[in-house]
Amino acid sequence: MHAEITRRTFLKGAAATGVLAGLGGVTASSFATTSADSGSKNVKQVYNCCPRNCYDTCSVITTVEDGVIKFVTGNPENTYTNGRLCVKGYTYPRRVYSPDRVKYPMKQTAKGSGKWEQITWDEAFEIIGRKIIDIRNEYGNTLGVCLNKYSGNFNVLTYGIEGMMASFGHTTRCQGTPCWPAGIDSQTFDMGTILNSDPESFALSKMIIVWGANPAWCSVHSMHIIQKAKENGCKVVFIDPVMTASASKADEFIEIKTSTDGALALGMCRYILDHNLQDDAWLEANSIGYKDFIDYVNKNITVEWAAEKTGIPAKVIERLAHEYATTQPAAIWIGYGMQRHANGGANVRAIDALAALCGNVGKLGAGANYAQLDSWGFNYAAQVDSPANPDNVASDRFININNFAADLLDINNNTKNPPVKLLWVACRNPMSQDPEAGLVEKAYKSVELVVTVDQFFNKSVEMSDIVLPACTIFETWGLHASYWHYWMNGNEPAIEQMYESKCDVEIAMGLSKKMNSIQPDSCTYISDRTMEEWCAREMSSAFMQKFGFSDWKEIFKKGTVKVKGYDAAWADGKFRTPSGKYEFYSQLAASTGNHLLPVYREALQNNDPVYNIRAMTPHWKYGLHSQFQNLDWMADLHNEPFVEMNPVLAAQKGIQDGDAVKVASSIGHLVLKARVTANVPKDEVVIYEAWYKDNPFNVNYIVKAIPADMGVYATGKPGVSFHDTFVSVEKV
Ligand SMILES: Nc1nc2c(c(=O)[nH]1)N[C@H]1C(S)=C(S)[C@@H](COP(=O)(O)OP(=O)(O)OC[C@H]3O[C@@H](n4cnc5c(=O)[nH]c(N)nc54)[C@H](O)[C@@H]3O)O[C@H]1N2
Ligand SMILES: Nc1nc2c(c(=O)[nH]1)N[C@H]1C(S)=C(S)[C@@H](COP(=O)(O)OP(=O)(O)OC[C@H]3O[C@@H](n4cnc5c(=O)[nH]c(N)nc54)[C@H](O)[C@@H]3O)O[C@H]1N2
Ligand SMILES: [Mo]
Repeated sequence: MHAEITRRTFLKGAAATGVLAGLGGVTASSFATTSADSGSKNVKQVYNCCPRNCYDTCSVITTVEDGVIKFVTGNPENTYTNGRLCVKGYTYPRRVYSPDRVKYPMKQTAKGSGKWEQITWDEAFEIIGRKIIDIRNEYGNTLGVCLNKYSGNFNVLTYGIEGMMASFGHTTRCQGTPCWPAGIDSQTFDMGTILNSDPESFALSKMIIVWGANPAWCSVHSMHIIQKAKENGCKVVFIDPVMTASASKADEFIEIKTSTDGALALGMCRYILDHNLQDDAWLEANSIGYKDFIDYVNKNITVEWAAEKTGIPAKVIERLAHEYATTQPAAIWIGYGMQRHANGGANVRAIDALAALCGNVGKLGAGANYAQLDSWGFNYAAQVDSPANPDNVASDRFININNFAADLLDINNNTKNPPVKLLWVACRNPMSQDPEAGLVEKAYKSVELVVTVDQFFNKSVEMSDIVLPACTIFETWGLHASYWHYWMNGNEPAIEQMYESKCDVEIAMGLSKKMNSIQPDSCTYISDRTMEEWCAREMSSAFMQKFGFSDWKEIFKKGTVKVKGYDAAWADGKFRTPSGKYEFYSQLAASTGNHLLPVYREALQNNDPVYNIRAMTPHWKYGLHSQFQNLDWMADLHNEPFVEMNPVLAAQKGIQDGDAVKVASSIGHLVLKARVTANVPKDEVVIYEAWYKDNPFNVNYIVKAIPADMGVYATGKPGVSFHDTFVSVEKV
């Protein structure tokens, strides 16, 4: 399939030279090629990168014919992407050419009115720039400008927005992350930071436990590695309340009661201690506090107790513990899904402790693998290169990204000075992705000017005053790292920018220019760098050296490079904790109000007589949050949200497959089609979060903003318990 792909530039006739020349800057990086059937067409292939918030962060090869993207595929040079994309990735050409794209800057007469009017970039910058300057003149600072930005595009250059904000003054910032903070704190307390082994080394494992992750949907390329391990004789176990598509490929699926994973891990520890299967030598050499932990387990935990809590038979817990402690090497993959609970952080610490008790950390094919940020050594130039603009306050004002609406309303309703008068939303769809969507709508309405930079007219854009068109990755430059594997991908333009779209850093530069023309020195953000210059500024020599190259252009020539040395995380035994050891006993944890030890914390108790069925709202296979499922190509595959429920629950409620069902929580309700399946627990329902075009469905109308137990230490704010919402279910 990739026979035509070549590292060298294959020029057939003069036209191809034109294509290459047209790219400007580091043109040699595009490897042009023509094939027999392309006649006189200009065909070239370009390296792009899927920039979504996904484990896989795939290196993409884009085939462009006469300036039009024909198809995309995975880069075979990247052994994680492995020459393939996921179902979402393959729809990129449609995303680029979708008629639904935001094409021009537009202004809406009233939020939610749908009455949009096209304006020029100059007009848009004028309205926004004047508003910012007015706010600054009134208050002496720009805290009245709020930024909500997260994960729609993880290109490091999008940090230009943060940089531009600092360049006109202090602002109100959303702090924290909805993804993974509870687990980050856990691993920071235990090991000093998050650091997983190169997932490609799982192929060498003899046992893999995937604990609360669903890679068949959420990290498709990891399934290939798991399959490889299986072929090498590895036993694969999935632990999840739901029999997921991933679990269906396992050697063993263990159905656990939701939010009780800590009890299972600790029950396994008790069995291991009873049978003297712990790794005493490793514990003595590499950890502190293990005697206290062992004491805690022996005094408080039994396998029977764990069986009672988790709903897993004691015999199964014992067998799993025995296999885990006696199989070398054994890897655990701790998913983000399982930490979206009020006790999620405590559960991750218990699993970490299980791995450490068996000395299963720092060895090839082993580990308690959660995530990593070690390969993200960019300069963050787009954010920090411009000088900050001083004003009459000392710092930004931080609100919780996971409680955004309530925090913003708290400021604006209580006339806390200064109110938020301008909200800038980029790479973010709070109306769809935040819990308590009803409240988010109120928060939007409390702001005088909401500006959203996006590609589609989604729910957040609908509630904005101005929308600015963001280009896709195929129309700009980018640098991308993963929080899971160790590849870095370069992204260069495959086509010209469509319509009037721009990328975020270009928008930052444009606004800066405009502000300074209205009022000199009102914004210090650099406004005259080319995209190539921004890319060059992102990588220091030391950083490039880690990846084995020395000139910034190399990453665009190769498309993808990997940093070496992470096959087995923590192999050097140098944990980044205060003691330098694995800390069963963590003063840092205690300093944040958590227990010193990885003890069991009870799941959120629900005693509500009406809303007493747990609703989980995990991630969807045909969408990445609010992206992709809205495309017509995807709608052809699937186009209707649904609620999954077990036949037992369905029978209790008199519901049959296909019935319309009302799912209500204390804050809102949804009407959905029932999908009756034994794959979900008997006493829970599962609804996947996604944005469908022309459909009012939004699962977050019923999801409550309940904080997780951890996240504050490493990310500033706690995580959010997306799976701790309780609902009632009835046939309509
Ligand atoms: N109920 C429930 N809710 C959840 C979750 C859950 O499990 N259950 N999961 C949570 C998690 S883990 C996450 S990470 C969040 C994700 O929340 P978000 O980060 O808001 O997620 P996305 O929908 O991926 O992206 C937001 C927007 O970015 C836009 N975008 C794409 N590219 C660009 C660009 O180049 N520039 C700009 N300016 N915009 C761009 C997209 O079109 C999209 O509208 O959702 C959370 N919400
Ligand atoms: N297709 C697709 N891929 C994605 C995303 C997407 O939206 N769609 N989102 C991306 C992002 S931002 C993220 S954060 C990751 C998330 O990646 P994952 O962590 O794999 O995904 P989730 O859907 O959040 O949850 C995974 C599993 O956790 C299970 N789970 C929930 N509660 C518990 C529990 O208490 N115990 C156990 N053992 N399991 C539990 C759920 O049933 C689910 O099967 O995926 C990324 N990849
Ligand atoms: Mo996420």
